[in-house]
Amino acid sequence: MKIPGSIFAAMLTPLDSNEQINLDAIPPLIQYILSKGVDGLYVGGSSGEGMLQSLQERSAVLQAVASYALDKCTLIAHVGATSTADAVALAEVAKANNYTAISAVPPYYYKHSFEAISAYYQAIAEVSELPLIIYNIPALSGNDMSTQNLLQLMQNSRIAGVKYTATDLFQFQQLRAQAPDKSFYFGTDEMFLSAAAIGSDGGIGSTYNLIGDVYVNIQSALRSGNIQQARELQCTANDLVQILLETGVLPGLKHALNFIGVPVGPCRKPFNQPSKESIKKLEVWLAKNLL
Ligand code: MN9
Repeated sequence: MKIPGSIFAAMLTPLDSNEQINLDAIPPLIQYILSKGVDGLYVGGSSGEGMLQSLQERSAVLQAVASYALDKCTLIAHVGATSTADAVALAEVAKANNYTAISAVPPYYYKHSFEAISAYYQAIAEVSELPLIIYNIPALSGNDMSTQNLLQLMQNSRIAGVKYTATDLFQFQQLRAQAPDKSFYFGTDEMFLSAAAIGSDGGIGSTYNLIGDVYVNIQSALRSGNIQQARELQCTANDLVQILLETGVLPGLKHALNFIGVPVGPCRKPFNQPSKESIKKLEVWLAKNLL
């Protein structure tokens, strides 16, 4: 159940000026992302604005990405939804389009018992027969699963591991140590190096849409014992993240890609346009580092 590769971009979804999904802009975005050396794409998650899209839109994006990129890289479909039925339907789309793996946030908005969450994951895993990665992002899902509960979910052999988008490196290490056969991908880009040092299998993040090479290089610097270089690269990434926290991460990333000539359009409302001052800082960083 090992998933090929370790560095996956949490792919943005290109929109047109009316905030409709722009399927034609998917291939150039993927070309750009893959040119930076990442191993694959995580499609339709938080960075892909999946939670702002209808089931039909999410299915269309999964299909369009697969039809362009299936033979080019590893593809992971995010299928998490508020209802089990929607998540299962998306898992079926992922399977029909030959995705390598699927992933899901726990059902959000309503508070559910652990038994209900467990049954949701079981239903998704059964229908797709693909390796399933739990997407742990408590700040956005509102569901901060305990170490015990995450380990219990991972007893299901179809569950391949966790995308861990939080900042608790102690919990991350405990999960890693207690589930040695599973795969752990870190999702907080600004702490990628620290997670790699404590034993992550890789990362899945939003800033990889723009600077995937930085994370590929941090990983290889760490593997060859060059801590100084790894630290410098993490600092480069963090200078960008610091600015993105001012623009808003997704609106800022979309602005950055548009600015360097990879058209992805705006984010869907209620996401706001970044402020003028924050855009200026971002463009200065881009001019210095990417143009
Ligand atoms: O899951 C992303 N998290 C969110 C991945 O979208 C909330 C991260 O890649 C962050 O955007 C990144 C910047 O804070 O770490």
